[in-house]
Amino acid sequence: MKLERVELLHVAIPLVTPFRTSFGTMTSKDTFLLHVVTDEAEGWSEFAADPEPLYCSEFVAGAELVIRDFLLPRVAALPAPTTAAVAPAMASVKGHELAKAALETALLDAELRAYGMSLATFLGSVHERVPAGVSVGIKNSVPELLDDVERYLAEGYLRIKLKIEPGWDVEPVRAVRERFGDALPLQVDANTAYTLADADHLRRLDDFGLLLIEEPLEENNLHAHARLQQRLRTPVCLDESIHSARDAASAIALDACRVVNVKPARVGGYLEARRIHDVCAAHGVPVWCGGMLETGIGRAPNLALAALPGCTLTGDTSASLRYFAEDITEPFTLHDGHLPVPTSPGIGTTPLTDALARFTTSRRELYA
Ligand code: OSB
Ligand code: MG
Repeated sequence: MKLERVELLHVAIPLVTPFRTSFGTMTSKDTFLLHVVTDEAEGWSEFAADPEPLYCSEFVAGAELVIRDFLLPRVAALPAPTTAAVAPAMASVKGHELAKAALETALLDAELRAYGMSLATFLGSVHERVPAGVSVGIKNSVPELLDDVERYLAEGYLRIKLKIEPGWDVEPVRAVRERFGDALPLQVDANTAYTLADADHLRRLDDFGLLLIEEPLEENNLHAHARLQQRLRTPVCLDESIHSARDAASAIALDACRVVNVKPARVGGYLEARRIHDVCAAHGVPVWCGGMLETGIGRAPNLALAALPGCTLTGDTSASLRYFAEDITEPFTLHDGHLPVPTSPGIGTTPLTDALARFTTSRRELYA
């Protein structure tokens, strides 16, 4: 496979409803797509983070610069930019997992298309469809939250995740439990909003039979998460703190988490995501596929990952309509609470020409 062209397209797609978390409010998905052209096939990927470094340290403008000046030159210098060679070529650049994931995934898409193989087949996925959960943002009032949850359940979503922060935790969880019952699969995500000093308060959540509490404490503080886990019955799940399979191994060894949210972008791509899945599966630690409000370009490959055998908990991969009135790809739609795992070669989707033209705000040639 020979690299011929790499193009970066800035896109801005309005969200159907603002998404509020403990770190900020998003009203639109502003990011970039990478489009690679090789002598054998083309590939697409999406940078998963936002214009501001609030969920993680990476952000759109920084990632563009890192890809252009540091990652792409290393990959372009390879005799053949096969997916397996990409991460080793970029390894001397520290961090920047989301930027690395974007470049690796576009090349993986192209390589798999050249072989006519789907990502699901490549990864070893075992399901044709995956159950869909939905991540529900922080609302202005409990009645507003209950209305939203009711609507998502009516649409068929099989698991609810509530975003929490200090001042919006026990009461909304109690209200959802009272209204929808104990059988509803329910979990919460704090996005690092608490400290260990809040342990007694967080322990009140133990009364509600939650599947897990996601990233309650600060990013990368495995020690504090382990201390918290000792005081909670609710399983701790890590998101922001897991950047690699080695992190997952450390977190499991320390009992800093009993569940792992794997986001391929956050861990440098699908190859590392698969390794995390394998480490967790070997330890009997359930894994589920998280999301970053991706367009169809990011969602399609996540569905392949979510169909691995160790992904035993329902993920955040919701239908296109949960995010966008109009997606940049053919929309993913919910059937009986499930989304289909793409079966065509590569990530299994491409941008729709018209939608892409309308949502693209600028394009740059990074390599030609
Ligand atoms: O912490 O899981 C998170 C969205 C953006 C950034 C971080 C997170 C989220 C979500 C929504 O919870 C996941 C999705 O529906 O894509
Ligand atoms: Mg999270």
